[in-house]
Amino acid sequence: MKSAITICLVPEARSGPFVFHDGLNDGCRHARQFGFDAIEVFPSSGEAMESSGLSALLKEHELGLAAVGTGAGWLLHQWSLTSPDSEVRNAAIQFIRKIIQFAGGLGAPAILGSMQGRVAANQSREESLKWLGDGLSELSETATQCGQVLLYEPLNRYETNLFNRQAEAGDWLDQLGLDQVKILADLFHMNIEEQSLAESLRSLGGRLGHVHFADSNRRAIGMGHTKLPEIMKAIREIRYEGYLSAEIFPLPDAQAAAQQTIESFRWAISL
Ligand code: LER
Ligand code: MN
Repeated sequence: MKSAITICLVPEARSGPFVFHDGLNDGCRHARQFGFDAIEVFPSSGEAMESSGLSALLKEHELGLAAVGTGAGWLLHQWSLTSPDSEVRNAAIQFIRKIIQFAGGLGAPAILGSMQGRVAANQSREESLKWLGDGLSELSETATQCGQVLLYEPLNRYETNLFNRQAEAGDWLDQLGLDQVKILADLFHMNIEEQSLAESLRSLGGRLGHVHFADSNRRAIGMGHTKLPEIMKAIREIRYEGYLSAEIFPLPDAQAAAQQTIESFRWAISL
């Protein structure tokens, strides 16, 4: 397993659950200093990343790119894959596709989190799921062309009403035969929704593609009441080898959150 830490490049997401907010240079330097294997980036768009010099920074700091988030498409434009407006759904697809292609060029997958949207008022769940499935199917083809999977993240009930639990999302992807879509399990969302974090991770098996390594209060693991040993046991049983990536609040400050995370990560992989 590998460690990763988040860098947010979107000023409008300054209060969001990301550790570093002062640009790629600063974020990469700190990630390396604290001993992380990789970074996870939250950019304003795929286009904005093209001239970012990220590839050279990763080389300079000997870091990997764990994943790239797409949530700015929702935050800045309110685009989603389940909007009742087909033009908005198309804009969402184009936005996500660009990020998949950028991330794929650097060997990383893209994340579909808030851009999944929700079942809108006066809209049937069936139709919303059809739009979500169509979007995932189209975008996972792009991901496959880039040699990547696409990460789909169930969110807690305050952020979506599509899928809140891991197993339900995994079963639905199985039914649709979307094998190139892997699940991103965010331990913070899971703490709100799951009966057992360990059991729900176990139920995902090979469908687990990425982990957001966050404690119950969305602080660094070790600063809340999540029980890491049983989670690590489950993750090992399903032979997960991917990233544990800290998508957390920079509390009490970014340095302390990063330090606590890397210590927790080292403990986690020793369990
Ligand atoms: C995205 O990874 C996520 O977890 C969402 O809660 C974003 O708000
Ligand atoms: Mn997350």
